[in-house]
Amino acid sequence: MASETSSLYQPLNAGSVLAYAGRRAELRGIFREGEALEAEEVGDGNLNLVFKVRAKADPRRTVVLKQALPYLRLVGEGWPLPTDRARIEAETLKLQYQFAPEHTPKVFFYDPEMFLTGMQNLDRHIILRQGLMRGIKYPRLAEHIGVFMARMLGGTCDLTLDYKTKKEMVMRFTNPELCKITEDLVFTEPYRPTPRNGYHRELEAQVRALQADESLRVEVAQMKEKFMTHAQALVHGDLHTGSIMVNAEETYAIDPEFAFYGPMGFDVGAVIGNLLLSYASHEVRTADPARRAEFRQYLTGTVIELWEVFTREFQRVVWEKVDAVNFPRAYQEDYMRRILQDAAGMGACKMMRRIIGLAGVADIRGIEDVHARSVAASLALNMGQALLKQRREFGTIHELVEAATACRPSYPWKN
Ligand code: SR1
Ligand code: MG
Repeated sequence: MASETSSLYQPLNAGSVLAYAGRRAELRGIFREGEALEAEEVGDGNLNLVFKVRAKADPRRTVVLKQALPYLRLVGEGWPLPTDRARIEAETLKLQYQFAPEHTPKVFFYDPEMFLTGMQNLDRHIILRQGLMRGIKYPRLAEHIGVFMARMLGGTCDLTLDYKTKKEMVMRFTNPELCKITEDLVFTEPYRPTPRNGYHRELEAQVRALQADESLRVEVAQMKEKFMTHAQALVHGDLHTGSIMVNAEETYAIDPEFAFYGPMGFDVGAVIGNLLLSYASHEVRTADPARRAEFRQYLTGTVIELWEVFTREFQRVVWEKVDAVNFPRAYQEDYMRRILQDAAGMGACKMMRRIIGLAGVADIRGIEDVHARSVAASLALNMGQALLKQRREFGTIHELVEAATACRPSYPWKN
């Protein structure tokens, strides 16, 4: 796969980004011509350069400039990546802004030569994963993310778009190389021995047992097939808790560079799976049993509420607008049940990949004590397996939560 960059493309750094930002006419509403700016590179993700640029005279006047590198930052130049993902991200953000402006950073411009997007800096917010690791509760999270997903997914599917627009959208948002990363890292590599997997030695016995379970691999293959073939809606494609920024009042979804036409359950499952990873991590992150139970209550309550909000908003933006002759009530209920079951299965795969695969998450891999980390990781693996295997039984979100919370760690593993 070639990574096509233009002759004008050059990766910026904390110095060169200042002149670049100063030149952009689209930022004139924020920065005055010729004024002194300062910048830092803050990208902590796996793929891109991210700069925060501020006016020296008034740091409240600030933007984020996000630039795609032609290779995977996590691994280096040996893993080339198409820079077209920056266009997909910018176009997705613009669409998401139309559907849910209160939950989407505003895009000021997209530069197709530099594969760079200038957007609103969410300076008063933190990454949700970091907040959850510290045990902070976000009371509006479920409402906001439920609404965001329902509007975005409901607004880009066949139920609401005319037949031609939908097909044009599928072409515009075809994102093969980033989908391949997901196919490999979420649905393939964790379930077989491969050098790219990244779990620690203490988990070896449990991971080997999981990989030896052929019935599990059948379920994973079904999820992978659905991911690859079910062009249901424009999904964010990477909606984990590191792609959500929060404070007590506001919630924003960021980083939709993995966006493509895929199954709605992939996004819903990403949020649920990552909240459940946090649940597993607090097995050891919160030592006091009463505080642990209280925070877990918040996490499972958030899972339940976000699904309820999602279905309520989906009712408003989709089902109230469709023709009831062709889409009778029973069909609508079955459609929602299928999203729930897809969310359980795909969220489960996303949980297991974060334990076994190449790109882990700080909730679990950031636990310093290796035995404590193994306990949390073991629990997360068991939750993932339970959700994946039991998903067809789930008719309500409560059943999904019950199946997850019934799990216990099996570390230390006994053969
Ligand atoms: C190799 S890229 C690893 C992961 O980072 C992104 O956030 C996606 O989750 C991807 O799978
Ligand atoms: Mg990302």
